[in-house]
Amino acid sequence: MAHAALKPDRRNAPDESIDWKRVVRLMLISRALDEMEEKRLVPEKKVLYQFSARGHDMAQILLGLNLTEKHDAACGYYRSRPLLLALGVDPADALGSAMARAGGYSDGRDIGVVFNYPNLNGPSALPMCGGVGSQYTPTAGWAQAITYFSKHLNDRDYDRAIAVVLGGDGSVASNGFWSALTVATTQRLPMLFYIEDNGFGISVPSTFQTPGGDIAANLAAWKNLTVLDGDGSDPDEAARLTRGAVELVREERLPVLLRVKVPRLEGHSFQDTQTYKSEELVRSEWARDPLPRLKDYLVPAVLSDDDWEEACEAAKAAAERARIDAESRPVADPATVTSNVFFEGRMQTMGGQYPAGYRPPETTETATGDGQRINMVTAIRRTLDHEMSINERVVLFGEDIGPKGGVHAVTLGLQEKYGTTRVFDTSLSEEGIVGRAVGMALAGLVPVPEIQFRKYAEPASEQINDCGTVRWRTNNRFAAPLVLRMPGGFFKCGDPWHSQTNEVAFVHQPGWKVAVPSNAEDAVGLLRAALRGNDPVIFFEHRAMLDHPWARRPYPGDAFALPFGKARFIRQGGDITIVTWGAMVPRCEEAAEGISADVIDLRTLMPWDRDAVLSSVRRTRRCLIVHEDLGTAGFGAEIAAAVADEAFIDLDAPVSRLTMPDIPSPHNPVLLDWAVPSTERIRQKITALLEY
Ligand SMILES: Cc1ncc(C[n+]2csc(CCOP(=O)(O)OP(=O)(O)O)c2C)c(N)n1
Repeated sequence: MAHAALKPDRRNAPDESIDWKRVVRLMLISRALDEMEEKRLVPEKKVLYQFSARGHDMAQILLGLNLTEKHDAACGYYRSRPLLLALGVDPADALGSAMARAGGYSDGRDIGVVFNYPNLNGPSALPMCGGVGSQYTPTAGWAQAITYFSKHLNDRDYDRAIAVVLGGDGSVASNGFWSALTVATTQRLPMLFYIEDNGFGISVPSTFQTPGGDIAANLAAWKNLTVLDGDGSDPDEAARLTRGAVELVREERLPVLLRVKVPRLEGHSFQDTQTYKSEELVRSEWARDPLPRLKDYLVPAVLSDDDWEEACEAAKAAAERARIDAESRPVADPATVTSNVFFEGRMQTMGGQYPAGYRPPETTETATGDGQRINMVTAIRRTLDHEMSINERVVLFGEDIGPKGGVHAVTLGLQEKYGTTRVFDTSLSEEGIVGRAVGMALAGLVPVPEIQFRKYAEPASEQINDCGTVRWRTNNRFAAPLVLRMPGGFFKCGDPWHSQTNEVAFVHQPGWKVAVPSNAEDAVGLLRAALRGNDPVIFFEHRAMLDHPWARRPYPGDAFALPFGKARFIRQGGDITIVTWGAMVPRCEEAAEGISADVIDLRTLMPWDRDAVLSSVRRTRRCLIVHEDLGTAGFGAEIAAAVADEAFIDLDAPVSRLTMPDIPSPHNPVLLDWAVPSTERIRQKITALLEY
């Protein structure tokens, strides 16, 4: 619905409650930085990528100046530097980051136009990404966290906070946009969608992104959403709309979409010559340049001509000072570029529960339980239950995890116990589930999203990858520790959708720890460590083990936690080392019956226990790796390479692997049994290696 009160009516005198001189200063410094990059720094190859904000700048600055609450956050994209300047980012930091120098947003790691700004005492900029549309769902997560802190934890500092996401007209076609729109409007979150419509996504007209090219008109009937629309190059209208939109979200605690039409005065990026635009179009865009319009609007009402000229000179001088500062910064030491993939003891400024003072309770690696054996489902549920009971920041969500208790029954009864704020069903969008979790983690919660089956993590691939790299690419300014639970692997049968493991894909995503427990006790220990940790964790729950008699163990106690990267020896012996994990562990144990073998359950793949494997192989001189995942580039290949590299001269037989063939999981149990390593085939392989 359009909001009548915010419809432009007549041209007003400049609103005196706005600090127009500050708007002018920020606008001119933004222009001066753009110009300096275009004329000097890009041609001199000191800046490698440049996305001019000219045309988008004024409205962004007006928006930024409205973000005044301590827990406001905005997530933008590569054209969002004016907003950052309005939030208080030092121009030298902005330019230094564009020049990939040490310090700044990322210590020279991330593309310089991708910003982040952790601000503990005012509005923050959440870590932006290069992927168009990826900014939406984490911002929705921040908005949901605001609601959680304000309503559930009764933290009054959050009562008026809002989340703002910035995107171009091209981004409204992305999965992330629709996912976040659904999340924000179904959950009624305090979130502003700020759409900067310049008519093009690089060269593609906005009519390709939404029918008729008008996302505001197309969303007019969307429930729980106020839609505002106007000219972002007109100072009066842009000021009224940005303020009105922010106030509406603050007051009504409901989402608003504000679409501002702005001209893109330069090419998409410095390299783009805009040949796809007619000269007439380019001229008409320049006729909409907000800078002269701002001057017209403010001179003489607010500033004199001389004031304006002075401000121009001051902005040029400030940009020059920023350049000198930025150029004096060194390039980071290349030896440091492998740091901050994971938490290394130095605390991130923002994200996760640790910066807010959380310290984990004492734990033990000794299982204290002497009760009845419980299955893995119950063990996971009990661990989640206990951690929720002692930590108000832990929240669970996913598809069907509420009243139904999850399709695998892991969360059964938890919504009843903890309520719908802490345990809730989500819309059917894995990008929404994981992206929202990222935003919640950035805001300081401990999100535990569930993906119903491992394969269905694929729609969330971008969010998973971006989550893992947050700490590295912001050089420890931000982190997004969360625990992503997902069941997978075969059960009674297979099929291409519910049965793949493909755990190696997560090992290949920097920044994620990966747990693959085979039994109830390890599941408790690893899940507890994950929930109390400071890094994102993939927690893989093997479907075949969830209620497997072999996997049943006594609950090891509420203080039981296991370190990642420490394998468990299931059997010990001297003639062969068998390395495995997940559902293959009991099969390997059985296959090694009567043989003097080390059977090693890795328990975690990132990190994995190299020392345990290598020292065992050096003793037994033979190594067999067994896994359910496909052979080619499966994690066994990594282990085999490490053994070949580091224990070659100790080997009496080739390092060997037994895995699924490179096929999707077949449905018929007969076909499945043929494809997945069986006890019998493991046994044959062991015998062949022993006889080698
Ligand atoms: C997921 C993804 N696909 C493609 C790209 C390449 N790309 C970068 S910007 C862009 C156009 C985006 O246009 P729009 O959202 O309208 O923003 P504008 O650049 O016009 O401000 C494209 C296709 C990308 N970065 N991410």
